Amino acid sequence: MHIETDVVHGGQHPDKVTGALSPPIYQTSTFAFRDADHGARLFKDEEEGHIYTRISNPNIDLLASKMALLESAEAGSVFASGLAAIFNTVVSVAKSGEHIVSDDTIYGGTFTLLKEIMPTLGIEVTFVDATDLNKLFDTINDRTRMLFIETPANPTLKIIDIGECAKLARDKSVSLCVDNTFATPCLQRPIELGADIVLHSATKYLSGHGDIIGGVVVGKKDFNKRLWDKGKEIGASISPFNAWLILRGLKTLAVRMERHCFNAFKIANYLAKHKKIEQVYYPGLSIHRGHDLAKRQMSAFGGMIGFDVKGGKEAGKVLMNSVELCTLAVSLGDVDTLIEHPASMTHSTYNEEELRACGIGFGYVRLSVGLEYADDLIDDLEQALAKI
Ligand code: LCS
Repeated sequence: MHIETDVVHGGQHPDKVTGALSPPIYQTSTFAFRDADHGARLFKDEEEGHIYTRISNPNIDLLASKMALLESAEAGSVFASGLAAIFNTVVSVAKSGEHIVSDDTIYGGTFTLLKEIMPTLGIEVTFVDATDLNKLFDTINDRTRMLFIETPANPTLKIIDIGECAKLARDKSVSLCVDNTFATPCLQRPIELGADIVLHSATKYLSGHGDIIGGVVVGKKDFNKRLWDKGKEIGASISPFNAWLILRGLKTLAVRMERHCFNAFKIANYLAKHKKIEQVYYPGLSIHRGHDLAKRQMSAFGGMIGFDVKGGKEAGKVLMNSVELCTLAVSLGDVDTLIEHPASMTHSTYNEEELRACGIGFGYVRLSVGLEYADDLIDDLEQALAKI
């Protein structure tokens, strides 16, 4: 089936007991055993069934298998947040004394997790520009277990060649993990391009309505078993209701992504011609460095735009304080259009040198284009830009 059909029907069937088309919410912490032997068999993995929601739950399992299907993976696990998904992934592939390599341009929270927290567990992390394949090759050593990339990257919209990274990772016997949050499986399926692990902040496009925090990881069955054997003990489980909300969001993912892409393309073109804008970063524009690669590995260019305002940080501040329809807030992939300043907000965990190294300027503004009417958003940006 095509992904537009899979997001609606994939893995889902009417409820066996009641016929309910929408899955019932299993809002329970525990599950009753038929008798003492039944409980003991479940604990020994001799029989399938649910014990306790931190370990498994029907809503969470359905979401995990649906995400595996959408990403062309064998299996998946769901977590309480995107960062919990990333933490559990790293500690499932690497242990103390081992090493991972990450692209240098990633969400600021992920950057802190890798730079500050992982070394306290003895896991060393090296950051490198993964578009430079020679440098990437030289950074991987005998202790390296994983290469981690985001593409398109938060917040610069840098595009990294997933196929080339996958080849390199295979040659060096390390896993390639792609954070596919910005693209979603509707626009890009990294496993089909050779990646081993794909993860998401489900807080964003997957749920789509800005009302939950969640994370998803998919990959091979044996990796997924190792991942969840740890995850359930670490206690990173999502609530059944939040899993249900992500499942509900997924039903409209394909149509939402179409509109996000349509609006973003129109707004990026408007901004690119505006005299108060220095430069626009949108993979759908032919001037974007990663445009040709994005055309090859994505089916459309997504809903995220970055731009440098002429006049730097102060001009950007006037713009952000003047918008009326767009909301000044972090997060992304929401129905509402959100505007923010990465250097002082989502990426304030980067120091000045690190910001410079990955090209996040002080005048750089990030726009997560929502589902409003594009011209209404353009009118709002126009009146705000007029105040600079
Ligand atoms: N991966 C990416 C690409 C993200 O953008 C984020 C959060 C995460 C992982 C972490 O997911 P969470 O734990 O928040 O569910 N990005 C955010 C952002 O750009 N603004 O606010 C959060």
